[in-house]
Amino acid sequence: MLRILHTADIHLGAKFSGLGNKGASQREQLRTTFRSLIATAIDEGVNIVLIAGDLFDSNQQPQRNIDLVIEQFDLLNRNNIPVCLIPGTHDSLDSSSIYKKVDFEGKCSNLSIFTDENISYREYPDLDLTVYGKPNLSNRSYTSPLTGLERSTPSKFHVAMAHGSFHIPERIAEDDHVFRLEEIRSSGMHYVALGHWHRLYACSEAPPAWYPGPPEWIPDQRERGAVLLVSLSDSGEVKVEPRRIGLRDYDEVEIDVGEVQDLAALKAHISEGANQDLVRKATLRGLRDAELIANPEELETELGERFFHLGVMDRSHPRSEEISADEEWSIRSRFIRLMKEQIESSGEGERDVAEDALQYGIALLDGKLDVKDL
Ligand SMILES: [Mn+2]
Repeated sequence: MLRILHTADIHLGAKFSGLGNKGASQREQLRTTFRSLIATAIDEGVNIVLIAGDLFDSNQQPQRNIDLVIEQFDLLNRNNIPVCLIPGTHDSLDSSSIYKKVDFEGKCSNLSIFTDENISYREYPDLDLTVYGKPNLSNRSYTSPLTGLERSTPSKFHVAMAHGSFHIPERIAEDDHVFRLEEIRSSGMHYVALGHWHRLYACSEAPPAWYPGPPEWIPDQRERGAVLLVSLSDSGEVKVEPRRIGLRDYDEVEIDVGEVQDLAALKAHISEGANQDLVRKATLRGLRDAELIANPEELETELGERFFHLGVMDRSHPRSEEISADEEWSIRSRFIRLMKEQIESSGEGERDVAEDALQYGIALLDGKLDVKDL
């Protein structure tokens, strides 16, 4: 039996500039969660730790983050746990790479950083394991990180690391280090440890290939990540257990202001389920009555104390009070006339829909609303 802790996208040093005075606190939390990730590896008695890219948020890091990584890898070393790491898209192996400036391997004898341009491998005879991987050389590439991957040793266990995008037609950019399901299936690996997507996601069952997501919340992350405890049995059976170790959570709420009675009700909607470790993005949509005046900044200030961070976005549109079709030949006036006819001729249930359609149509024609807001 072989046990692996697989993580990626830790993004040490991430800026959190959108968090205001909470930014420093979340930067510190990334360091704390990195420590608990290492503690989890030791407590669980895993045989190896795999970091599938983006350990760092950028190649420019304060000395304290470099010291932290060396200190924590050394802690693994004292517990006889090796670490494998590939440079990702944020800490890519370019000319200014942190992995060229700092001799991590020289300082941590249990660490292997994959720096060969093509797929290379490290053998761990004690574990009967071979680990494969290659670095991302830049932020963008048309080359699959799995190109050339095949079993290269007689080990019992074969595990690969890759940092890139799983191919989903029309959903991903072609230069985003894309790899395909066929490549995973034909790789001969027992497990593929992925990084790059900021969410927990399994893109293959045989062999299992997982994204763990960031262990701690980072900007632009919309779903909570985890670390993965991967067990490979002697018969080749693989079990993947996600373990949540991060502190901060994130969610999004959408509120249709057309269905909110007053400002107090709006505030109650935004605050529902609030807690001090939650980052929430609240979006206001729909048609707002004239008497409902909601200022996003004031809402953020007033309700923000109930959250770790609250962002309010107003995509609602004021319901027009007076609509006149006076400019005889304009598209706007023709639209208003046609919609008014439709409103008059529509039945009970359709009337509300037609009235909203009139309002949205005017807002679009007046350039006060974007199609994507609908
Ligand atoms: Mn990342």
